[in-house]
Amino acid sequence: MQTFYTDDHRLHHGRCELIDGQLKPCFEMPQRAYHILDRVKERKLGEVLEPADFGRAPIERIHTKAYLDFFEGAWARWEKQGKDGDLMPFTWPARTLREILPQDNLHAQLGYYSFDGGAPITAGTWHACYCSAQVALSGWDEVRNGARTAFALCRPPGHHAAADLMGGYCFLNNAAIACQAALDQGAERIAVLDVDYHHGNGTQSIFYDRADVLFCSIHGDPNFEFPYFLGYADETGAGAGEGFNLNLPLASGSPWAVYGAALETACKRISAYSPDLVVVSLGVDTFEQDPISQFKLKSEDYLRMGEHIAALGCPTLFVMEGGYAVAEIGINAVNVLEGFEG
Ligand code: Q9C
Ligand code: ZN
Repeated sequence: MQTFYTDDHRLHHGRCELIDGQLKPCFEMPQRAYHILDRVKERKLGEVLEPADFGRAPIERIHTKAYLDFFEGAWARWEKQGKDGDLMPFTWPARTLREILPQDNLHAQLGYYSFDGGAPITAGTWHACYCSAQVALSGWDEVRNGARTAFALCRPPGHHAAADLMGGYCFLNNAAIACQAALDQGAERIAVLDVDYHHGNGTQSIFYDRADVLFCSIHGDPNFEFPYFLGYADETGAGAGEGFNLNLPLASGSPWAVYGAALETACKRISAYSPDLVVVSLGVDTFEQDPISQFKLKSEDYLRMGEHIAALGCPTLFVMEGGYAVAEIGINAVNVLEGFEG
């Protein structure tokens, strides 16, 4: 299969995140994508291609124009204030406060457009995220042109980003942007299979009231895991989307035996939906050695994961999401793709 990739992701390089009361180097770092690319080449998965540029229009089909304008312009405003540290939010319109968008203040607007402090904006963040979305769109274009599958090596990841919210290392929802492009170009039903360790709250929220995208996610139970406030089993969709959202939260410490059973459940639901396209939000932070996660998958389990996905028999776009055991991220991600190819 072909891989879509651009080095421009390196322009997003946050310095630190707050974890356990300490500032630590960001887990979501450029080396993640370099390791995956190295493994794609080493295993001769297929050609590696630069993304095409489809412009801002397909991104605006998912994200609000106000959010995109804010995000695109935020760094220049910060720089104008003479600042050069990462731009990070620290006040949010939580209960008792008003959900208003203050007209001028950068930090107030940043709080309005984010749900956590885990998505720092640096000088190149907008450009890197724009390119990451183009990588996903290019992967879809490859499948649209008849390929059985493609790998969008996106970085930064996207599945926590909602229509007008950044958070959880995510700014633009690459998988959702690719889904909407596919729908706009003739697909009728798309299944998103989100195998990242964390619940894909952004993707769920974007498609929650719609029947044309079935969202299925297997993840650490939000009772104990980020993003805490979404991802429970009783979230089944709303309105026309009722029945088209499937959350399969799993306990801390879950091994492949448990994970594989949940994957079977998700795949059965997806088969019953008979989608034109499957978009896999491919996070490999389910790995036993992941530094911020609590599942126990082993490298060989990712081959099985790919085989299960292939058994759906649908055109499939893989969109890279999380995975923070940097040394093994390439092995695990490419194992899914090799398992898929059989
Ligand atoms: N800083 C993805 O895997 N972690 N995002 C919060 C305290 C947030 C993960 C821990 C994890 C976000 C794409
Ligand atoms: Zn994750």
